[in-house]
Amino acid sequence: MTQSFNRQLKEAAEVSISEAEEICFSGLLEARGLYDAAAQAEYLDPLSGDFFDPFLFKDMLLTCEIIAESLLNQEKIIVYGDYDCDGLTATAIVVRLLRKLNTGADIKYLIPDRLEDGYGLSNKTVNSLITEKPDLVITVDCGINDHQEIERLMQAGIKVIVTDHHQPDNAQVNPALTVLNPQLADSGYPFTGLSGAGVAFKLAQALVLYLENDEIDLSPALCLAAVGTVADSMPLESENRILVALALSVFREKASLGLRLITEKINNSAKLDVSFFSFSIGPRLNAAGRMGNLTPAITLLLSDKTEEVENALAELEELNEQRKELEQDIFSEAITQIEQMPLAEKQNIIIIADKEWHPGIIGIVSSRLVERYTVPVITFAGSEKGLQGSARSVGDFDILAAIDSASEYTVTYGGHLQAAGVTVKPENYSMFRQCLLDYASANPIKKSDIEEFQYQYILPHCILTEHLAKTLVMLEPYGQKNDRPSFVLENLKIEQWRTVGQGKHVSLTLRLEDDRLVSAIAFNAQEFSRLFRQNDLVNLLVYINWQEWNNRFSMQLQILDWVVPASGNLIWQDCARVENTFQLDNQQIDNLLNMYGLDKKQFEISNEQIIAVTRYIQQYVADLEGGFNITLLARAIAREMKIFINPFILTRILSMLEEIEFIESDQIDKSNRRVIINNDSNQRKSIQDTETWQNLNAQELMLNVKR
Ligand SMILES: [Mn+2]
Repeated sequence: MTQSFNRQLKEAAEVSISEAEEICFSGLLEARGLYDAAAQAEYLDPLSGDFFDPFLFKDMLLTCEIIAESLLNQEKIIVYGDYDCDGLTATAIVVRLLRKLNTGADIKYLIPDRLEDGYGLSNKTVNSLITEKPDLVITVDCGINDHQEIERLMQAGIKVIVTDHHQPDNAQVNPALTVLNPQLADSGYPFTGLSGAGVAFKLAQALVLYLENDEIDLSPALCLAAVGTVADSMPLESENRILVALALSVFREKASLGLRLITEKINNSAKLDVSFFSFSIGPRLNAAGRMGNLTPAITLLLSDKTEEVENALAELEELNEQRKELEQDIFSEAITQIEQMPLAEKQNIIIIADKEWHPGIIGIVSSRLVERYTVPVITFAGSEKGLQGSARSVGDFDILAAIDSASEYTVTYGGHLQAAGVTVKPENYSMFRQCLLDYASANPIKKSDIEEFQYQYILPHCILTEHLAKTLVMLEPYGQKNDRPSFVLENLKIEQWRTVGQGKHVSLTLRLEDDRLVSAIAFNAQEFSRLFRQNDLVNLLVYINWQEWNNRFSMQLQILDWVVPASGNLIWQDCARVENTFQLDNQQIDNLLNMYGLDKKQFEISNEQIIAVTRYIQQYVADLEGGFNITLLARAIAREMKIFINPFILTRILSMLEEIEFIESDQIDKSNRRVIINNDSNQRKSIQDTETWQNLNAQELMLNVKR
């Protein structure tokens, strides 16, 4: 599909640049499921789009009647929310609106404690609700499957309204008076992708209409809903796209005081985009729940008093710092555990545990480990109920089905294909783990889902123009189901480069085939100077940025990945595939030679090569700690040490150096590794005692290697 598209694009570019650009852009739209002109036009102008009528929810009218009556009678209302960013913003939307309506009703909220109560209604939180004696409880972002708890509240004479967006367990009807959930088969609502805050926003829209109140500005609610939508990773399509685009356009002026202050503090100059919600606001609000202190988060969202909000913000900042520290500690400990595991216990799925780890942090740690190792990960921490785990998947691997296969060893579990939570008793942990390792080795992930580089649009150089960069801006806001497009550019020549940001990043000038120059930035590219020289040709995976600087716009490539253009044989072109074949064939070389018609000499390893790699590592170890691409490193060593070497040979030598404990090394992803020199080890084996040497020697691949 992509291949034929790339061919079409290349052919069009030879005839007409503007036509090729059009093909490229409509290809991006079609990849988003937008085929006809009307749908495309609507998509490209989300600010002019319309929200769906909130009364399409079949329970909305009755919900408004119940709430309006409760307000009129000055009853006590408790909004029951959730501790994550979506739940907190949903709570704030409803509480703020009901308080604004200012009818003298008593508006309170209750949010369960992440660590003590867990998600949703529970026996304990129902008890506290009953003690509070409210007349009405409105749940937000939870409640859809808490039938027994809702039953208890109703029996205590409390009216209950459920607003939620989680998947209903359809076996039973929720006993609440009304239920607003777009996921219900008969909800009446045309769009299922709303977040909890999104549903709360629809309720706010409806209530204002129902009460015929035209004084209340819903912009602050809109901004809260946008933050919840993005933080909860909801698809940025249909109504969510309109909601987020609108919120971004008014955020600095119209968001609630806390959100405005947080924005001023963190981002006062750059254009606001979705990543600000997901990487700046989201983690700060979530830190409160994770660290078990929700007060500053909810104060930030509810209060309109500057001093209160400023204090809350400072406290959140502090909690977020603590969260980061804890996360870093757990993350490094996790890596140490993983590095000590035999390959069989980490090549298809990684399952790690430490009862000292903080249960509020393990979800983020799992996500980071998935990013690093590209296999599904379950991280367990200690909790009152036993070992509490947080699972994250990758590709098409169904993590819930995997846990299902070991359900006999679990206490509770739930979630979906990509992410799940699970609790096991400590005495069952090793059985659970073995069961999942077996499941994962029987159902390995399809690596092709992860190796995206090969499946991107290859952009002909002539259509890389400022016009294209400007056009791409129309696809924003980017997010779930609306990924930022990345492109492959082949055979760019490195014209000039310099390091920026205290040597951490590299700013480059690249020459296109038609001799035009284009600027590019590579973040965290310390290894650059070792791997590239001026005039080198590179293939890049890039974002095309259209960015503002001092009121001037310009195009800049943001480099996501690089490789050397395919040259020589398969060992260079596709070392991941060669490695895979070698691994799958129990490290036998014969198949590789037959299948790919390669010469055995290409795989022979000499003493000189081992010495060259060792010297290179000693000299440039600082560059290698941050990670490197194996192909690029092989080329750099060949150039620097003036020796024949390729990625296959380099990989084998690294294995041997690791086995004699000269280095420690780990795989970051399919083609990137990290290496550090092992300073602790004093009793080193000789190279010839390593498994790798013996295996290769048995296949007559080791040339004259001396002790
Ligand atoms: Mn949610």
